[in-house]
Amino acid sequence: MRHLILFFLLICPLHAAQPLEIGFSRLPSGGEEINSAKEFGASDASLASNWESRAQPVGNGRIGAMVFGSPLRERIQFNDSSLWTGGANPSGGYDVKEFGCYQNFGDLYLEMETGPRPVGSTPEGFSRTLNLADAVQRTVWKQAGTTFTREVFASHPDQVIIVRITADQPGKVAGKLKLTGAHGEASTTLGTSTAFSGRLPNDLRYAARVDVSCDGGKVTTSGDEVSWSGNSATLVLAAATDYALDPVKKFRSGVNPVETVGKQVAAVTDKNYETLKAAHIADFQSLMGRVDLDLGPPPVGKSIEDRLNAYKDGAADPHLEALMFQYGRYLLISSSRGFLPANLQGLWNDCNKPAWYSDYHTNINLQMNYWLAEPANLAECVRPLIDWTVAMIPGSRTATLKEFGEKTPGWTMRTSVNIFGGNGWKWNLPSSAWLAQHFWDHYAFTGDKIYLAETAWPVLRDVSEFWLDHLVEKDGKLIVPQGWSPEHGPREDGAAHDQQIVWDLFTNLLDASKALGKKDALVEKTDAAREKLLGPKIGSWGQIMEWTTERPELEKSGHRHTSHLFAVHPGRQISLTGTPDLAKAAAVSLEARGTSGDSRRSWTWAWRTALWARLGEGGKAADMIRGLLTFNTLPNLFTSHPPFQIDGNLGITAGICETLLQSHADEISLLPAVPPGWKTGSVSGLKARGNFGVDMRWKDGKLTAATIRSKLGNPVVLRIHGNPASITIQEKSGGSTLLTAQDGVFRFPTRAKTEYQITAG
Ligand code: FUC
Repeated sequence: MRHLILFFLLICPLHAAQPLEIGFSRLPSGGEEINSAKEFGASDASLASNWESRAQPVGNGRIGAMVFGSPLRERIQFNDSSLWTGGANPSGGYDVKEFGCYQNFGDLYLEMETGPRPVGSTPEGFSRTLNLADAVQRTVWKQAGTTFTREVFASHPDQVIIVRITADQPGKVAGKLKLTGAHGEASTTLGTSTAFSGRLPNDLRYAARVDVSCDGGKVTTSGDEVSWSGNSATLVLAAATDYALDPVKKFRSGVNPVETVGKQVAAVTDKNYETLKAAHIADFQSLMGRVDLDLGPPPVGKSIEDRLNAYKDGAADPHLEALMFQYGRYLLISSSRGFLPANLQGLWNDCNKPAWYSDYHTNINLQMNYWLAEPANLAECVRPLIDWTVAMIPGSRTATLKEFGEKTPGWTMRTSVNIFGGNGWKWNLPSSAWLAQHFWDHYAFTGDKIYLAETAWPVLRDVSEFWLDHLVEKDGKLIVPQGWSPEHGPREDGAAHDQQIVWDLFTNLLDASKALGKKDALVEKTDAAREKLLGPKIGSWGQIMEWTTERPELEKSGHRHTSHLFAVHPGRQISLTGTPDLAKAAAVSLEARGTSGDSRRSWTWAWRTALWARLGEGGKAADMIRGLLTFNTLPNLFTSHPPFQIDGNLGITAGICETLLQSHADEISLLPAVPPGWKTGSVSGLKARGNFGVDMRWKDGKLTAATIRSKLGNPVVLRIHGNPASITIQEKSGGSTLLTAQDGVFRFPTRAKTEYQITAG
């Protein structure tokens, strides 16, 4: 019988993919008007409010667009993640002029000439859909007997945004476009293209250009408009700046962006649409297709807006939660590839003074953006964070020396950082140690020793040097002086948040030294210092103390930050298995924060999902997922602080990963905190530290089968929720072994590049 089951598991994939579409069947409220170009009469207010809540994002990791999806008058607002004002910001202030601000780039407005317009009503057969599986946004509608389709995608291989309009009858595709810059630039038309360029006050140059081609017809220009009429039209939008992520070059590439966009457009003119689209889809799916989460099918025939409203009223919709999980992966792939990291809004921004300048916030938001990358199998997407951090070091070190004295070793950062090494707002002392965690984790998940030695090791050492110098001894303990529990309470000695992050940094440095077989005076000093660090303390009402002094009125105030629980997640100083008493106290603290008022923010729910999952509370983790979708999610599934902030989107994917799989406590834990509503499900392609790939299938919350792919041949310590007494391990093209255990923990060696099928019970 056992062999029969194993045979079945081997031939059947662990999952059946569910649709991954965010679809609308009605026009965004306001109808046609909201999508019109300003010169076609739309009001600014309706354009802005619909941008964050109704439009749909596409992106290639450098450039991106928000597609409104109105059939006849379309607005495609676009960005390049390097279009920033500001600079080195020596004052450390936080103002638009010196620190700078992420900028809108411009808009592409389209007007279709497709016969009589349905005034104010939804056209027949209308749908606008963002497909997360192939990263194509599609608007479809029917008019006077003809069905029109418009597709938009942002190609990573070709570095341009493509718009394609087709009809199911010949000669029906006619329309015109206008390209407008967000800084008042006028576009110039030439041949079949229109373009603008400019220079920001900090001398950053930029350029955008659209080229139009039309099958079976012609393209003409008149004034600043380009028109087409024929069987189908293809629009190629290119946008670039002369920014370089390189302090040595003073953050300028030296290449004129007018030439850059000219080359980008020229490189695709000989390729037909199907070729461009196939290259885009193959590239995108090579990342997106790695993970599948199946929690059941979507309700039949309901638009996303209807589903979200029903969910907010209490309806169960596990497919919507799985969609949210995959949306985080979609958004990270689309905003963090080969260039700058995802900022507060990923890379989507429609104004020149966005909230918090859409910068890089180092006291939760930036780090949260990357929590999903390793466990959700997108390790490549972390590189922009690593590269940005390294490029910010010289500027941050200058700021550090100015603040802490010329003899200070290492570096740290203020709370806000731009793309030119400029630091702004208040000092956030443990910021560099927190970022260093991502340097370590990239190794912990991938096992890439060359990366560890060349990239992570110098950063871990530099930041540890800062902390060895900065800690002070008080009553025989090492403490962080004048620290902070962001952004809560006073600045004072020994705040739990700082202590925990420094412990994490030192532990990561020590683990790296073991992995590399390197031991020297710094490693020994770090080892000794870690022993002396003031550790987490349990307070009078059973909580983790946020400060060395109890302040129940603040600890129970519902404040959004859960900084004193860093040690539970994303840290590893407190765990259910290693420090059960502290874990219990962490649950008391977390419960005390509540879920109302300031606790309702884009990112608060995501952090708390991960925290409850690490504390083994699947039901509470489920409440956090529900809270995010109920209180801080917009109709297009963007999360809102308010306003739109991407940390909730990216963070919830990480939180969901923690409910399914954990690997922070020197073991791989399967299904540690599955939400009770996800009775039956499967997931494939998750990653665990030690470079293991993990697939699982469960029923009634209990594991029925799993696959572990060992990339490096590390040994496995496996904990399975529900404590099964035995498991069978079948090595692919090898023998099978029956393991028994008292406590649900199973240990077995693995061979590199080998797959193991596990059946429980
Ligand atoms: C931190 C948080 C805020 C907000 C801002 C961008 O300062 O405390 O809630 O997310 O970053």
